[in-house]
Amino acid sequence: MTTRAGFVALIGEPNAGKSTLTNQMVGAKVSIVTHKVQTTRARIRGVALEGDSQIVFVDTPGLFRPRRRLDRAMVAAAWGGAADADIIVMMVEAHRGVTKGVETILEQLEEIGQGRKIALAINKIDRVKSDVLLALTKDLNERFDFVETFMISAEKGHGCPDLRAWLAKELPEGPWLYPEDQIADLPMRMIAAEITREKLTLRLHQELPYQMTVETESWEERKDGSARVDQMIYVMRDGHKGIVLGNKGETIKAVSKAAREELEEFMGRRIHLFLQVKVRPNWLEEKERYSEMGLDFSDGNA
Ligand SMILES: Nc1nc2c(ncn2[C@@H]2O[C@H](COP(=O)(O)OP(=O)(O)OP(=O)(O)O)[C@@H](O)[C@H]2O)c(=O)[nH]1
Ligand SMILES: [Mg+2]
Repeated sequence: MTTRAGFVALIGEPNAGKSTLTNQMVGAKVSIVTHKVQTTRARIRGVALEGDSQIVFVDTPGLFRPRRRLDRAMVAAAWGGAADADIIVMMVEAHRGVTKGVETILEQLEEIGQGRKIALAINKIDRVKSDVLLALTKDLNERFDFVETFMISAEKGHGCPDLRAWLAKELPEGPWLYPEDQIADLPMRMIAAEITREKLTLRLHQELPYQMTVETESWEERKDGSARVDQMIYVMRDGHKGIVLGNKGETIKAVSKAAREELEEFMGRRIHLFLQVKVRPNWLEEKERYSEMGLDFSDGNA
């Protein structure tokens, strides 16, 4: 039997649906999703099998014009993911069309994508009429030489089997890269921190999600098969700590409950989750915070 395997990087503007597509393809939630932009901060790999092919999806942070060190490190991680991939899938939101951001990505893709197969996935087709879709397909293909165009709804799954089948046959021949039953390759403590960050992001408003980070500080196995997980939430100001805790600790309690339930479902066992909040005005400039996120601190150098 000839097997195939390789990396497929999903790139696009923040909110394009890269993480949703990763999860849809893998058939499990390996990457967090919110309605807010800049949710994903590092490269997250999710593994899917299709016939004799193992497709390793590389979910990347959205591409945007970076301002802070963290932004620059995220964008560098995204382009790094694209540069290392066998195939790049550029995702564009159907209802937003060709934005300034999309134009910028296409320009950079001309250089970084050299010698690589680059496909287009127009996502969120559930939000537009077919004439809009056809015009957008034509427009994008005039701007860039995509090898193939797919019209999909990452959320509802429309068009996803076609995309997966195409990717499976385009990947190079070679042995599989992960054991057959592996679906993600982030360490459990990072997955756990991401789940908590998702629940926090969903409940916090305005700038706060962009000014906090979550780390798993310890993971202790217990004799009864459960685990005790301690996490730290770093925020930048006293006022932020109050917001994260909420009135009488309501917010953090709700976050903790939601995160624990998801983690328990993911792991199939009981988890005791303990969250703490620490004010750290300068965490965005601390090297250790970046390695904990799976990012390269020096990528953020201006
Ligand atoms: N209507 C619709 N919404 C979608 C679809 N795919 C994703 N979404 C929504 O779009 C939002 C962003 O999805 P994500 O998967 O987090 O987007 P992303 O590209 O990973 O975003 P960043 O990590 O911030 O770069 C979420 O609210 C999703 O539910 C789709 O096919 N249709
Ligand atoms: Mg994402």
